[in-house]
Amino acid sequence: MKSYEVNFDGLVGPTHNYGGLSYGNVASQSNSQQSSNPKEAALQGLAKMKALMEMGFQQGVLAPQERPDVAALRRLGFSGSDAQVIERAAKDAMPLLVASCSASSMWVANAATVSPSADTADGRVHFTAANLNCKYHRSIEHPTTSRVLGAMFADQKHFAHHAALPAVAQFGDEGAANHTRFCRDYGQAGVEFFVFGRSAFDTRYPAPQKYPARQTLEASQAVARLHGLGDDGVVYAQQNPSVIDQGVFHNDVIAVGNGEVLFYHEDAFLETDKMLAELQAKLGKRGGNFQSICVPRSQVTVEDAVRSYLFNSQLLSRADGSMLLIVPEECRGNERVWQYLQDLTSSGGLIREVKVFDLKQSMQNGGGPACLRLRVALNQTELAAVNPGVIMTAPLYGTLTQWVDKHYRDRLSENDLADPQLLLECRTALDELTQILKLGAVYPFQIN
Ligand code: SUG
Repeated sequence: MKSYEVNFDGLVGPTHNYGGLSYGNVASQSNSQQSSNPKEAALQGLAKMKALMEMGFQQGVLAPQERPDVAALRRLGFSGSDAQVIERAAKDAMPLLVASCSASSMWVANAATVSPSADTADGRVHFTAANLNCKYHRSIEHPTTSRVLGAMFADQKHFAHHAALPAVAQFGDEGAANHTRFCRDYGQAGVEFFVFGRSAFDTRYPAPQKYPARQTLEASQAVARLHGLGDDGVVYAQQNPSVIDQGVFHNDVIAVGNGEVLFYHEDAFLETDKMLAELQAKLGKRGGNFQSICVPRSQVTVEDAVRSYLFNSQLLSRADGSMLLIVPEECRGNERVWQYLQDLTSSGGLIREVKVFDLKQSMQNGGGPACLRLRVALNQTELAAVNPGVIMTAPLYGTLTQWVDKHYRDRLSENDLADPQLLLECRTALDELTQILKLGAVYPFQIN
């Protein structure tokens, strides 16, 4: 049976703004307080989805979340009508209002970890929503993420959903941003590669000194257990703590893999040779031929990687067996990175083409092409069981661009977040969206 990697991209929500909320994420911190353009952000994301669909890739869409999150503000003690909750938060605790307005759920690589059916003990596709508990504004995402994923992948015969791990730092889980799957074919058993930033319980592992390591070894191990992955199909590796301290807050800022290929920076991991040997041996036992492409620091520095998001690219397999890299415009703006990419694609290796996308609105918060998508490998039967409302088509693209044009503002600054009208605009837009995507009631305002 034919199998696919389906990319579900996060649709940017109407409150997209630059809140400076993510310590350790250089772009988020350096663009704090700038005014944003939610309409442009959503259209940039939709343009990428459309382009991939037109290139023949399977493409889906993942809905944004209800923001401002009034229920989250109520849990922090703000009371009264919804408008009063917002007004009081704006007056007494602006940072909490900003956090409750973040459109950060657009970076769906952090929504969940997904294991395809060929890897799991019960032969179903498993999803674990990420607790994202390193940052308050992201820790409030997982309940709605679970409902949205449940509405997209509803058929329990094929899909199994796990709630987020316990919401404590020891089980800090950032989802697929630190998870890669290698395989010969999407439908065959593969090797799942979990990269962690620190161990919560074992002091032998080093930890970064400056910025937080968001993903723990213990969280990755728990997800592997929940998904029923066998030891033969799992490899763990530690991120180099010194790159976390240079702004590599997720492994997908310094490495990307697909099929049998890992594309990574020389400084990305600790004990790289041991890790590569284990990947090669385990994928070999599953009939695969593991290959790695190391980008040397002499050609591209870690700083170049963080600024250009070279590795936050989408590595896609084409029908002829070659690969295509989807990179953000910032890669073209960095001379060394652009030169590296020219050399790479002309070297006769596996990666033959680079396509550049303008995702500036998302990039300014530290979210590149790979952050914006959640990969789900599905066989034909499973793909047919996905809620058809979320599969991208030309008509759906048309409907969604019109929906964005109708409901989104083209400028948002911190003061605008306190406008009670924004809440009404967002709820009206999202209510319509759940009908467009045929999701049913998934948002707090629709349920309570
Ligand atoms: O968690 N930025 C996100 C970016 C996530 C990128 N995802 C991956 N690399 N997979 C984060 O740091 C910034 C929001 C703000 O500052 O307004 C933010 O949440």
